[in-house]
Amino acid sequence: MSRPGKDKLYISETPDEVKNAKGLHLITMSTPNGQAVQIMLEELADAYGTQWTTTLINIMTNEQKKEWFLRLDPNGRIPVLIDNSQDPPFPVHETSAEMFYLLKYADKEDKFGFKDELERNEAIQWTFFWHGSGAPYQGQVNHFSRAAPEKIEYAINRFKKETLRVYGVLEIHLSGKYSGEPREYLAGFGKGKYSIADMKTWPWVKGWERTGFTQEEMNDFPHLLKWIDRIAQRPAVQRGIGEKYNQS
Ligand SMILES: N[C@@H](CCC(=O)N[C@@H](CS)C(=O)NCC(=O)O)C(=O)O
Repeated sequence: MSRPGKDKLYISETPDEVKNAKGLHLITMSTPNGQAVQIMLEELADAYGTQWTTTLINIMTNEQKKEWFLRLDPNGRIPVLIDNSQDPPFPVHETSAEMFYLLKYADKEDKFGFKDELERNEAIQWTFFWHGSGAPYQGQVNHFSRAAPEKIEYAINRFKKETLRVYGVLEIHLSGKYSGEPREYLAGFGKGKYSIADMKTWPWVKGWERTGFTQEEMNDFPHLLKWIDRIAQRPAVQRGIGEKYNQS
């Protein structure tokens, strides 16, 4: 079975830096979704010297809806990861899928994943949990509070409430409320190990204030707040959300 060739993936409008990239190439904008993959690449750089190149696009200009982009990701959303070292090149869309791709091909020692199958499954559970049950709801809070042309209290309250509920799930897990053992990270036995699951979740949760939650609301989640601070200390995380990814 064949895959679409280079001539199908890349057209004349495709930026040269995308089609001529030597290996891994990330098309991103520094939103929470973009930052998840940016952070993972920066972590891989620290751990293994992984190299990649980056194209920054501005989603406000709808670059992601143009044909060159849709050929790589029919969903027309950032981030997109392309691996030009595959023949033909291999495009990956959906943050978590991109991160699992990197885990498989760039994290040979499972530094950000797990060798044990059950721990590996925990990482999948918590990555899926944020991908499916966190990001879409916090994203809707951001949309209805900031971008929507009219303020619809019902929508704002509904998605705020659900996001807070999901923060509460993370708090139960991190606090060890039912297991009796507090954790430092989302996946892995015992206190857990910093992994793909944390990298996926953190860029969103760290933005609680920007999303419009108050300190008083967040006081219900002390372990989650400590987890935010713990991860924020990592140099790769700081680079992954840093200036390098800002549009000039
Ligand atoms: N489920 C997707 C969501 C990606 C997504 O929503 N990206 C936003 C930016 S954070 C985007 O590209 N929005 C522009 C648009 O929808 O046109 C993922 O995890 O990669």
